[in-house]
Amino acid sequence: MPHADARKTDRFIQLLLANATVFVSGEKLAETLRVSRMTICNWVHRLQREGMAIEVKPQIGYRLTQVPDLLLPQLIKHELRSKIFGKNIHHYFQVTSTNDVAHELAQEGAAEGTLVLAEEQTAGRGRLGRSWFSERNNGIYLSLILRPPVRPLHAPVFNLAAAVAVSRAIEQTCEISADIKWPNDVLIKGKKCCGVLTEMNTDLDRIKYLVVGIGINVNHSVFPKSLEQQASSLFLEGGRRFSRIELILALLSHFEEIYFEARQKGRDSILEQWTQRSSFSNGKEVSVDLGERQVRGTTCGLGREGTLRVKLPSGQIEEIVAGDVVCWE
Ligand code: BT5
Repeated sequence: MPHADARKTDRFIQLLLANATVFVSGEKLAETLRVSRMTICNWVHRLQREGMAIEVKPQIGYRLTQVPDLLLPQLIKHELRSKIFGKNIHHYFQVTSTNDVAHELAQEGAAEGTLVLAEEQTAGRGRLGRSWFSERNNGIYLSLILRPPVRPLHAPVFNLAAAVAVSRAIEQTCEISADIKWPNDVLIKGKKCCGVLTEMNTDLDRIKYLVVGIGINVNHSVFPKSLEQQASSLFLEGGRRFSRIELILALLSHFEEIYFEARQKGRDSILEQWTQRSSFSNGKEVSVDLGERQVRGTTCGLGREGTLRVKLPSGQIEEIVAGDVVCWE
């Protein structure tokens, strides 16, 4: 869906929400949104297909009969606990990847803290061109635009900050304890429930912007065969469905706190929290796939820029900048 159209649909939902108990005439909606009545009619059909309960009374109009389980900005903004993160929200029913949309918005000058949310991604991605399974309405697929005034070299630390924020938000909202596998997989009982993909646009010596993409498996009840062994959801681990909105609100507030604390006190505050929260930070026997070779050893903390330090059997310490960690205990 093109952005302008998506924004208009959003305004349309906003109008329905604002008048939730009454019927609003198609004519009034069309006039306010400067579209034809036929467009309104098409939107209603599409939104009904998306699961929104909209009652239609011919000659009278439309009425929302239930608050939908959707990540609508109107529902989130109402409860927002953060000041900057999530102040501007762009919501979509379907996108290729929220990171794609966030890049476009950032290039158009979107402010720090701008949030992109989608109910479904058709080309959600992970690192190294891998894909991210993004089932409709059950997960959180979001991207946040950040503009930290630091050098590109420091970007990985914000990636770690996102994982810390997710694990804090899950523990607070769902009361499930969450581990972090380097660099930024959030695991519950050893299974991956969240992944973070941070992408950046830089000048030679300065970050222009970061797009922090976060995917959380919230209410998924099944996964494709290829993911079954390694992936899980909060629903599967916690035994009940969770409010995606509650989780997003908690995530934004924790992430904002961690981010601005690091800007005041320095990035070490992020490294300390990551180290405390991750069972992978120290003393874990791991093997790391670096693409061209494997490294096997014992973890011994993080380097200053968020690298993973692994002590090899020879006693030498290798600093891992990027790679996939597997535990072999
Ligand atoms: C990641 O990559 O874990 C980063 C995932 C980031 C997804 C978010 S969603 C919002 C934003 N928009 C995007 O397009 N992306 C971000 P990586 O460490 O490379 O892990 C990818 C691997 O995780 C895949 O190759 C699968 O093995 C596995 N995987 C795919 N989908 C999964 C899921 N839903 N849950 C758990 N594991 C999954």
